[in-house]
Amino acid sequence: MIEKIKQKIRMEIGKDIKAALNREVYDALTSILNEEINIHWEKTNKKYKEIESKQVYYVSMEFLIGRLLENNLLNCGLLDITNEALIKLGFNPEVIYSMERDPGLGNGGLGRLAACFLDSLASLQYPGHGYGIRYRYGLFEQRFVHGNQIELPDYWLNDGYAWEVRKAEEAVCIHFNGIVHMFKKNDGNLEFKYENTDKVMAIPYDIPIVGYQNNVINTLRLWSAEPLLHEKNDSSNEVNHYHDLGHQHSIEQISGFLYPDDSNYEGKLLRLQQQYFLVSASIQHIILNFKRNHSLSLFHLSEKVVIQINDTHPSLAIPELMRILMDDEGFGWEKAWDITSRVIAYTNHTTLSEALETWPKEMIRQLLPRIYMIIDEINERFCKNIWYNHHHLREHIPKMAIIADDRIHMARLAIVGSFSVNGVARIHTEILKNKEMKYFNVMFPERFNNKTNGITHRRWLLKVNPELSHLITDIIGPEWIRRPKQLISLLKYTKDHSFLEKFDHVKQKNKQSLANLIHERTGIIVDHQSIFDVQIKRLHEYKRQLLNVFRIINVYNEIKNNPNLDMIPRTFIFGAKAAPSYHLAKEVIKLINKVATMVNYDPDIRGKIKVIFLENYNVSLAEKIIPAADISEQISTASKEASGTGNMKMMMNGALTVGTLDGANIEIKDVVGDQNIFIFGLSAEEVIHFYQNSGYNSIDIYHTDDRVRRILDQLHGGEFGTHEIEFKDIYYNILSNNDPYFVLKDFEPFIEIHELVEQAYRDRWTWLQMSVTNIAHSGKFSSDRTIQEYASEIWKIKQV
Ligand code: 26W
Repeated sequence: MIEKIKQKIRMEIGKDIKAALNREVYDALTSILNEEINIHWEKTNKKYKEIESKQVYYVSMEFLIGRLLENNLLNCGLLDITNEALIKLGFNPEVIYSMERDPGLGNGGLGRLAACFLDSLASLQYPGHGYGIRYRYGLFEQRFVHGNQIELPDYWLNDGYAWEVRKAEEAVCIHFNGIVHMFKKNDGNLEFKYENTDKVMAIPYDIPIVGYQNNVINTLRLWSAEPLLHEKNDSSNEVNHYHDLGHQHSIEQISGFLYPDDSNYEGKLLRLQQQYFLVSASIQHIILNFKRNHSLSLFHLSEKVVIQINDTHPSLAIPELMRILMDDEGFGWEKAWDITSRVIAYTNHTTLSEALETWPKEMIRQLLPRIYMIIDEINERFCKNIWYNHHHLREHIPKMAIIADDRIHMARLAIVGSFSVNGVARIHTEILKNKEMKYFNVMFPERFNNKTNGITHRRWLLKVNPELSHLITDIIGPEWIRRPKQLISLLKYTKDHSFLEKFDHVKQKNKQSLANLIHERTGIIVDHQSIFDVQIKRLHEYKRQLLNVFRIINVYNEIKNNPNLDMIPRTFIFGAKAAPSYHLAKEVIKLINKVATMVNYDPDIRGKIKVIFLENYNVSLAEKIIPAADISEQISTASKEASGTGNMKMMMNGALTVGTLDGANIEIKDVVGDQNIFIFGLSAEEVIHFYQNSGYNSIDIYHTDDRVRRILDQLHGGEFGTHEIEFKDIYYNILSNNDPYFVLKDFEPFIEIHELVEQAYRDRWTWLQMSVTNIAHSGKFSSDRTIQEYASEIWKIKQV
């Protein structure tokens, strides 16, 4: 490797290695690795073609893949020798890997899940690929100015991106707008022709997805929007679009930026264009591939292809596939519907009503006239089917119709047009079946199923925590890397003090590294022996960062009252971006920052607590924080968090969960047992009951709990603000708007559970034993398990 690197630097930039810059070494390494990857990439594609295996396509508006160099070296089995080589050559491997931009092509959970799935598909040798959008600007970069979130554009392609391959020859054309003509053919069937459409080219950029030491390379294909080039000299065009820069710009806008909304739906035309652009390009390509690889009729599509749509964002795949089958391939409605609804499967990721997509029907009719006609007909036939064949559901047609109140309900379209509908954790699927989608479940009970989320243990343990990984391998052998359920063997060592000692040592080292990073970035010194209490996730009311802040303020007030308070020092660590238009979320960011300033610089506190809010939380930062966490805060209002995946990542690195009975926390509790997790607060049933029957009054708690009143009065009185009105929106949301996420209701239980946490931490062996027990059970939450379940229960695909 040493020689290879030296040679690359000499040949490509004419420099001696001693003079090479970090960035140049990074470039050399990616180039060396790409040569290796490309060989296996071609072989993998050839193999898939030869054996004519069934392929799964994961279609998603978001893929949060993280940096790839270190990950790809690991998966290629080259990480150790590369690290050694770099060190011998006088470079710091960590610095070299950090030269890579972290592509922020997703908002949070949904996008990161898609990336974990691709990693597991390739590592388990499944023929599975991703389709997404190559946004020129990813999720904004976050800065804090006077405690406020400021958003900067994320131009991640500035220095080029080493892992993508442009495939201009595989471009496809997408049509928007225009008019549809209908003809009657001789056989009596209808024929559709489109006229005056606006054409956009979708150019694919392929990224290799490297399987773990198995020579499998799958593909993530990201589409980029460009104007049609041949229009350049086409004199028959009345308008010469090529020279019309405005026109060019509006086309490039389609893959211009990622919408920064997480669980908040906005009916923006550009977003609809993005969705159709992704779907049309991907479906066209899937059909092209099918024809290239098989001599079968498209009637057999479902034997060779399955398309998983990641939430409803790509649900136009249903009418788009119908359109192509009918208008281009000549199938009649029934056959086209049969094919479509046997190929498409839908994953739901949220039940929050504000996140459910519905488009104004006029918008779709204008932008996608033929697609609108098809959705209209799907709706007609579906409603008629209920009316004639499901009498008991007749009265519910208004709640089930795909087109209702002049809007198109995308989740309903997705359920009706697919053969599988899955939730992402047990409780979430139950809520879908019994509440949110209950009438659909009555009509199509065989479609509904659960696939509890998972995370790739290769990135989230092996790569981010190499020392812990070595320790595990030393004691139970390397089997767990290929079969993460084997981590269960660690249970034998939960009372082995010499092992626990070593585990503790690794945790302390990781905490020290994070403390160094905190110092570099914020100038604040934190005690690496304090409890690292971590909440990292998007900022959202239902995730209740506010509950956490209220507790911090409460601890602060207690220390002010009693400066000799006996407590183990704590460092509260936050990472969170707020959607730019989410006012209350931004207020909470400001509040955390204000509380941090107050706490960190108050001499009375004497370092008992510190509050650290790290800027620009993203995959790379998560990789630094997670191995150092002692406590994982998973404190959503019960019933609101579909699954969560940060909970799994921290558990796998030995953090203990403080959580509500929500999402996958419940399944974590099931495996580790009540004594190895800290559960508190309202249950989902109680929350739902309160929403349905009221009976909750936040004001009552304000009047009865002195600590709560004190905190709210501090907010109202401007004690944390520079001027009076600063945090009143939070105040009024809690008291006048009756605390919609039950922050006050769960406050006391939250304080109490943290008293237990502190007690447990005081007993070092018990704590370490609990940590290791969590790691031992975390194998269940590897995305390998999740993907095996999708593969055998939904996709019916085989490992090659
Ligand atoms: C259209 C606006 C919009 C954008 C994104 C609506 C909804 C979304 C996503 C579905 C939000 C999301 O990321 N959901 C998260 O998905 C994770 C992976 O399944 C779960 O672990 C999280 O609990 C869920 O909030």
